[in-house]
Amino acid sequence: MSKKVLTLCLLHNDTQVLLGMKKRGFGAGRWNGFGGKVEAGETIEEGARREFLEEAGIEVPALEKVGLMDFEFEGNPEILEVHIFRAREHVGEPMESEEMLPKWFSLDEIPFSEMWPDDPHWMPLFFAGKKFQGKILFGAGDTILGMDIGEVSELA
Ligand code: 8OG
Repeated sequence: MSKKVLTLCLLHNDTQVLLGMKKRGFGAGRWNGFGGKVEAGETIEEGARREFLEEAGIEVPALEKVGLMDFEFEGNPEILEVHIFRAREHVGEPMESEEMLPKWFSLDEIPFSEMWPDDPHWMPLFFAGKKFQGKILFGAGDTILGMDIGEVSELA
């Protein structure tokens, strides 16, 4: 088993969240937060900020780390360790990039049917202001075979 460290950042206010339609690569065709691989020489949080700027053209100066999820795909020895951040402030206007088309969604109209199938299981914790940690096992067609997600007081 090896681990790949990724970031995912959701920018929101009291009524809306900024999501991006992933235009290519892993997760294409789904709405998601912004993020990606952490590069050598940067901290995980720096990676999260860099990806937000690259994918949506905006700066997110203050990030709060709120979640840690491990995603395993049956038959694949690489586990994706995704560090999830909350941003409530941004500088600049969201812009389409090669990878993402950003759009604001009302918090009561999050398009879960066009998102990763695990998202409805942890996003409610996220938007309730909780910290959470968990694991998901995906099978063929990204169906969920196993899941263990819970609120934590401190992230590991
Ligand atoms: O660099 P790349 O675009 O491949 O990074 C993948 C992005 O997708 C990264 O931000 C982490 C995120 N991601 C997963 N799995 C899941 C998931 O199950 N749900 C959500 N919401 N995001 C995910 O890699």
